[in-house]
Amino acid sequence: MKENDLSSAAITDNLGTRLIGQRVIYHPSLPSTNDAAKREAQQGAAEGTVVVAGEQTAGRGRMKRGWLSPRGSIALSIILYPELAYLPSLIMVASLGVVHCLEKVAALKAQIKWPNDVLINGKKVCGILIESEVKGRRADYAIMGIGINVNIKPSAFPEIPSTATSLSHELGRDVSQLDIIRCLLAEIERLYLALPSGDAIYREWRGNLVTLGKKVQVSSEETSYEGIAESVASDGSLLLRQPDGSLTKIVAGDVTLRD
Ligand code: BT5
Repeated sequence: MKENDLSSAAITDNLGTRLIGQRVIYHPSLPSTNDAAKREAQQGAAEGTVVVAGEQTAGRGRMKRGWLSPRGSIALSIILYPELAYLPSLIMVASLGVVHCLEKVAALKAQIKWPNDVLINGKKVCGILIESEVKGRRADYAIMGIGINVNIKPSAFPEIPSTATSLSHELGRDVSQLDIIRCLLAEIERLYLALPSGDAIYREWRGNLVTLGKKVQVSSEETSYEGIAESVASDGSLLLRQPDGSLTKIVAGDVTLRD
């Protein structure tokens, strides 16, 4: 199926979920699905509402960076209203959902690079942006934004770094965006609804991290650290063993693998 065949009806048809994708809002082009989803959430959209775009003209990464998603890529955002305790797990749910679906739909083995990248053969194929607003004991809303390079040639876009890849580039053939989107909605629902039943998702996420045991440089907005990425805590933070033996807990940052 071609990208032109994407529509709300095609995505929701017999999807089999009970929360995520009960309503799908599809736009051929949007500035950013996260921004559109945020507006929907502020107007009281039901939990599990999904915004999908055929392309984004102002896609966003973390820390005011851009995310390029031309036609041929997937850009979607899921509206969730989780309890506060589950907010740090959303990045785990999203990245594991992507890893499972790339395996299921495209038979590609992907890995997770802390905190929010999905890689194939060491190159970034997917970026995740979770944005939330907190009021009281529940998140007022959380937007789970996922961008995947599907049928694009990364080298054709100067804005996409040479450290990126796409599914078609890895496989030498196109992959159905519709199949991946439908898989993601079902898989993310399964993982999200399983959060209250224990730490299995945290353990699986930890097991899929390419970062652990490696010598890394971590840069956050204020500072930069070097050391061995020893583990991750269940709140998603990275535990970095520094050369002086101390263990530093890092909540957010960019990781460069040194090995
Ligand atoms: C991310 O940020 O990786 C999060 C990207 C989230 C995108 C989704 S798409 C649906 C939803 N709506 C949005 O507006 N956003 C979300 P970060 O780790 O900060 O990485 C951003 C950096 O990745 C950029 O500075 C570029 O260097 C690089 N980049 C940009 N476009 C890329 C692409 N298509 N593939 C790989 N790398 C890219």
